[in-house]
Amino acid sequence: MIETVATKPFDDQKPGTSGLRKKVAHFSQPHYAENFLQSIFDVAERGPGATLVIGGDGRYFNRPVIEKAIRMAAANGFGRVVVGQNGLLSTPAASHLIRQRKAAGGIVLSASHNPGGPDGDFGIKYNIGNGGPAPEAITEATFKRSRTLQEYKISDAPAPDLSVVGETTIEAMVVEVVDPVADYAELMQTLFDFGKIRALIAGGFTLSFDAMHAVTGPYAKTILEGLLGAPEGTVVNGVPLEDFGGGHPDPNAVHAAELIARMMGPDAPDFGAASDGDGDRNLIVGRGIVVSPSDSLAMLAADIQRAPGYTQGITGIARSMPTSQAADRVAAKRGVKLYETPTGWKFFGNLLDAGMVTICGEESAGTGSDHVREKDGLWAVLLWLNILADRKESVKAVVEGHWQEFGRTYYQRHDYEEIDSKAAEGLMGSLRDRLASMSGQRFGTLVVSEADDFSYKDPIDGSISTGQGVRILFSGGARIVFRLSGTGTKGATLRVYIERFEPDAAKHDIAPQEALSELIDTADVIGEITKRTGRSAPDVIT
Ligand code: VG1
Ligand code: CO
Repeated sequence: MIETVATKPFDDQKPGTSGLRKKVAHFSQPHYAENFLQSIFDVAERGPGATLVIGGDGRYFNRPVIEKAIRMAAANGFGRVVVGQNGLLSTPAASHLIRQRKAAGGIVLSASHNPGGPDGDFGIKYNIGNGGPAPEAITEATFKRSRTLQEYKISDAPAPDLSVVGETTIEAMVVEVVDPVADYAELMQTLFDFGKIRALIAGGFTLSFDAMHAVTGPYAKTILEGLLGAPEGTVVNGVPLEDFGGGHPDPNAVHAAELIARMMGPDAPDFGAASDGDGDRNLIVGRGIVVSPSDSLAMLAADIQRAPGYTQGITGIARSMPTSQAADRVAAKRGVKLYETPTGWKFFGNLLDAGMVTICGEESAGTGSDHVREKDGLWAVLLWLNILADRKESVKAVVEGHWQEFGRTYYQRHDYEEIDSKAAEGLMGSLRDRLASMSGQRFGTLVVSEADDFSYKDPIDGSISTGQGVRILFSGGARIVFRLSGTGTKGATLRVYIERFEPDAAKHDIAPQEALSELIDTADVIGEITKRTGRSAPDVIT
């Protein structure tokens, strides 16, 4: 029976950079998750012909919410729900399933790289029929709906057993539980030369993949250890746990320190990689060298035609604004267009749908292509392996070769986490107030050539997004960007992005901290970071 449950609206269900993220305790308030789901369903395409894909990263609280989402989808008139076995689907696998099944959309339960467990974070994200994150018009409509919602619909029948692959029904809706890995693994085999990568590994090339006890464990085991023949143990932390083993599933130098230490040690394998909570991020590490994510985007774009799925080359590249301009130099050399978008994968969807870009990326360890509409961690790993197998070179040689050809873009992101929200707003407000007078100002040897608050007009639908980050550009091409995170759940996180270009190959082996030292000092002067936040150093440098 379908029940209509009376509820009261919440005023804080505004999706951020990637869905709605809150502490588990916040999400477990009575009706909180139901209200948000109903708001999505009220905005979404639905009806007896509509399919909805549901899955999550396996974190704490996934299961009760997935069960509710299934019962609510049945009550809201969907014809079919496709759900990963045990509720698991990586974000890119969910994107692929939505596209493959021509679903109306999908619900991804994840707070991505944020920690999990009863004291951790939880999140819900809605993806549309192209497989990508809902664009701003839809997230805004969802938020608007959530503020007036008075009731939600739910079936009183229990959700089916999600551990069993197969079909059942609830109300008039079919629930299809699928193997979360199979279709994704098949897609990867259409894009990459598995034979060549298998031969590379059989020839003694060694690798280590850290799944961080998050969703990529089963994917990496099937693909790397199964299909590609890497020895058992190649995938570490490969069992998804509800609290990610107490870790922070963010593949960066701080949270993937174990992998990086292994890659810098005397017995380092040839290739190391890690992914995040929901499997859409990637960290690439060679023996003795960490590949900066912005560099990785440029390197993959430069060599992607070596993979069978991309032999025709690229139509264009898109990167988020704070991502380094390394990819711009590849686009220029290849004679294709480079699109600069606001932070968050939702801004790439239209460009990908229109065929204007083939590859996209973000400095936050996100890379992906037109094969799905999300960033894709294992895809990036496989593309790297395909390139290495084809070039028969080490990661280090590929990176250094790229710098030689295109120049090196020194880059760092400094995160100040859980700072006081008022202080953070004050810092950004002050920067915005000073923008008009910034041009021409001198800081040491640096002269400001331009300063603005980034806004973006989508070239396809004309929608405009403003206030996307303060950019300070210096003559010579160096850049400092300030913006506040839209994925945190406590206080505010200030992100400061710093870069400069170095064309001279004789100056390509400086430590980034040193190469950027004047800009780092200048960021504090211009941003008044220490003064306004009380912090003398960032919490995380990536
Ligand atoms: C961060 C990253 C952004 C990424 C987003 C979602 O957003 O900077 O590049 O798209 O997380 O990634 P923010 O607003 O905190 O800077 V994930 O893997 O958390 O879905
Ligand atoms: Co993620």
